[in-house]
Amino acid sequence: MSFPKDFLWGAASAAAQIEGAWDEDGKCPSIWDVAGDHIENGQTCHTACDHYHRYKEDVALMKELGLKSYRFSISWGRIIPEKGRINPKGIEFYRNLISELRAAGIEPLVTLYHWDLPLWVHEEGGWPDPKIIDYYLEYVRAAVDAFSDQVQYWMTFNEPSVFIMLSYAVGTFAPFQKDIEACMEALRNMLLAHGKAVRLIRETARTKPVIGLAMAATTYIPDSEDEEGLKDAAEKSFLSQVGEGSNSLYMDLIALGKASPILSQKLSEEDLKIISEPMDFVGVNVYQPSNPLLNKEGYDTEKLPKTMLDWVIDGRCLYWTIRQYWERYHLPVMVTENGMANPDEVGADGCVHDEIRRTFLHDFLQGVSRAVDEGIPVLGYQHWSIMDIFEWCSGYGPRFGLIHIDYETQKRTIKDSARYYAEIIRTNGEAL
Ligand code: GCO
Repeated sequence: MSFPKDFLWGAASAAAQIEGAWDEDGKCPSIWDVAGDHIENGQTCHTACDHYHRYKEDVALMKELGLKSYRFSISWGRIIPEKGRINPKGIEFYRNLISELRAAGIEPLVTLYHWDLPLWVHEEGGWPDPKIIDYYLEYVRAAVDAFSDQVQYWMTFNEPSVFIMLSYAVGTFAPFQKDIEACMEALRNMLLAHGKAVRLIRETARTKPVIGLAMAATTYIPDSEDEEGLKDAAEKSFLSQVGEGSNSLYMDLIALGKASPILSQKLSEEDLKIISEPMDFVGVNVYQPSNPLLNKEGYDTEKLPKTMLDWVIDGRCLYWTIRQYWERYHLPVMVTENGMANPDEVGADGCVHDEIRRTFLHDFLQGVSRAVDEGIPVLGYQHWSIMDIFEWCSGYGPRFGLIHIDYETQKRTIKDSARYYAEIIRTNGEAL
């Protein structure tokens, strides 16, 4: 087990899921702040973990766990709360957070877009309207100007396949639209915004940037590890109906400049060049394999443990994602999300005994270890999530955190799994 010395052991979050302070210090509402009845049990993200006010305490906990990195997102609407106006208070918050992280020896990994579209941009047409490309670039420019002296790692988007599909075609994520045409326009605009942002960051960052994005990776675990099995699995991961939607439709374009048939009509040669602006790494968000969807008979989910969201737990899928991404795209891989939801409670002894997450961490990190041992460049592992979060339309029920949040009192409790993870970090993987 030989993790590189500079391996980025970390954890992740997103602004709308933890910050709260939804209308404070000049921030404008996002599409998630006004999601209303779509959220379970009448909950909102307005206060969430109150991280906006408690970021110092939260960074101190990260330091206690020994994290080397922390992936978080910037709320666009804190930075640009209305067309053409930068909000100094929003900039100040993230500068403070970043300084706090740096002082704790924690590398900040910044996601520029994790789904909390400012309401004003939505009202101007949102992702389906091409005006958004300039609005997004204006925001990225402001963020890079303000933070690139202290930030090196940038991700343009979190899980584009998820927010484009669910927000504009399926209608289960804010802004809850069901319009295939609009969804295709949103997809095109997002891809162009990504490519242009990569170039903008590269050209304007004050510290040499390391640029990528975080993909919702769907992985098919090979039925057998012989040549045939490996080929079949890679195909299912990228080209099956499931794999195309989240993997190749985006990544083949972004990393290889290849448009799939549904997009080739919509994109010019010039567009393809813009979209495939070279990146430095690809982030993968990995939760469960796609085997149950693609091989119902051959993959027995009955025998496997499941999370409270009924997601199958099979640690092998992380190794296969890393390997399949590396073999197809030849970009260094960062695990940008991996974790599980569990109904964790603080016990009478004041602790959270989340044995299942400890096992989860062990099994999935074994996969990362195997990938590293085989020489695949893996930059780091960001556990999802640093603390319990607002899980979009599911509200606060599913607890993903390494740190438990009591939403009544905002008390933080480090879970047992986090102590185990801290030991893995301290020994650079030896404790696995
Ligand atoms: C995603 C998002 C996260 C979620 C997590 C659990 O991957 O959907 O990046 O915001 O909270 O994945 O569903």
